[in-house]
Amino acid sequence: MKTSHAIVALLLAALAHTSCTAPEPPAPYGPVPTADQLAWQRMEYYMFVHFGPNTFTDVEWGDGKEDPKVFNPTAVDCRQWAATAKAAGMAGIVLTVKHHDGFCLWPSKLSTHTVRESGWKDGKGDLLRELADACREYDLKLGVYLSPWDQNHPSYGTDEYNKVFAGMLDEVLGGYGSVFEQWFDGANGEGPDGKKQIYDWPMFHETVYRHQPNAVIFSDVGPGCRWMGNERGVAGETNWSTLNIAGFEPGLGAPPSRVLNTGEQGGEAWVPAETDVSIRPGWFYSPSTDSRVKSAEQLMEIYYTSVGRNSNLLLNVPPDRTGRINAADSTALMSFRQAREAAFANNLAAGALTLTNSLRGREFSAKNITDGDPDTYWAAKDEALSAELEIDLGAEQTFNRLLLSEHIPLGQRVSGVTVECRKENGEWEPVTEATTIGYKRILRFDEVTARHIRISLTALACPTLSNVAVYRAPEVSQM
Ligand code: FUL
Repeated sequence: MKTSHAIVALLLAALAHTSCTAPEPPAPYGPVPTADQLAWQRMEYYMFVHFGPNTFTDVEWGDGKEDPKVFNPTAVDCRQWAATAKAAGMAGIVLTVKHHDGFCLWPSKLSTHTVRESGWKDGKGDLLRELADACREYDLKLGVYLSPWDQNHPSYGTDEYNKVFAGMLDEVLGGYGSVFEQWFDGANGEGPDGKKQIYDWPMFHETVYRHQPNAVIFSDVGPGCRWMGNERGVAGETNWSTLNIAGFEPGLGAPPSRVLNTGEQGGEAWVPAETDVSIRPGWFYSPSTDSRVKSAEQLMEIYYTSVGRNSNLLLNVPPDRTGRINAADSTALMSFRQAREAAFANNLAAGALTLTNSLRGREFSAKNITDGDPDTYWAAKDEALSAELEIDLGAEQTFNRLLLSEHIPLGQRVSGVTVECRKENGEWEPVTEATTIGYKRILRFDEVTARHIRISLTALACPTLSNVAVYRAPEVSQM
């Protein structure tokens, strides 16, 4: 073979080699979400429902000595709850099937303090059944809250109670279809006669997974998702989905709430945050709070400090004494939905041109961040612990929100973000900065007008981004 032919052949071989060997995706960094945690995270926003004797006695914590007959809603309508949740844009409903007073919203065989002993439907009702049916009809996921702390059950404070509680889990999780989330409340005071209970968490978890292998278990320390540390709706500005959980327990044995608020960089387990907050001042309905339902503006603020900070939002909407969601609450929910839709109606970066200083390869190119597909992503080269991306909006645009998402199946990696815009003279001007991103981060800043945006990242391992979106959100008060 002539030398020139040999060179051409070599070049062709090299070309064939480079175009055939697709670059590998980055190795996962630290703990990563399970498929169930990922599906849960993508639900983002769902309803909490506190309902029970407290609805009728106007207290937040009943002591379990209430006459079960006080529970007597006149017109329970779980289909109305489901229709409201659906219209509000929620993905599911989590019901308090047993709160700290021990009253069971299903006719448990293991208690004498249930809907069966109540005045509702002459003791023949099953609220969990009605809600499970309504959720199925409205294509919503069902979750259940069962308080381990029980001030009514006579066996509370003995080993026997752990078996009773596991038996209650059997009834609830084995008899009503699929459950996406099991909510374990960490609150633990004294049961009857000042008794304390040592909970058998391994048995409770085993029972949940036996019936519902895909459920995400909520508690202060997961294992599926964690309490975010306050009930005001404010997740940490820095919010890692990773946490050290070994040696901790829900309730008194939990890490401090400031740790739960931010998660822990380098934490050993993937335990993402869930923000639980009530649309009213209390968790249960009270006529005294009818005029104190949170406004769309307040709910938007909570949305930004929960979903906008890498947390799911579990918004409590307590039915009133008729057993329906009150008009004050549903009106606020619909205005909140409108405000969200107005804020995120028009992604100015959809399909925008992108540039990066860290090209891993075609499959991981920067255009994946503006293609609207949550499963495609840009990834930097392995050695890059910092990288830049530029977005060209095609023309000058005015905006005040930037939404960022990491490709979390490979772990949470970004620890710092700086956002700049290019001025007319070509210089870059700072707009805002942040620490963590995670599944979703929404940055808010005063309106800026620009065509080019630069995002600089620092990370614990080569960063990934699956989505960048840019919006001009109107002031909610002016809508
Ligand atoms: C707390 C409980 O004590 C409240 O009553 C409410 O259920 C809230 C969601 O969790 O720990």
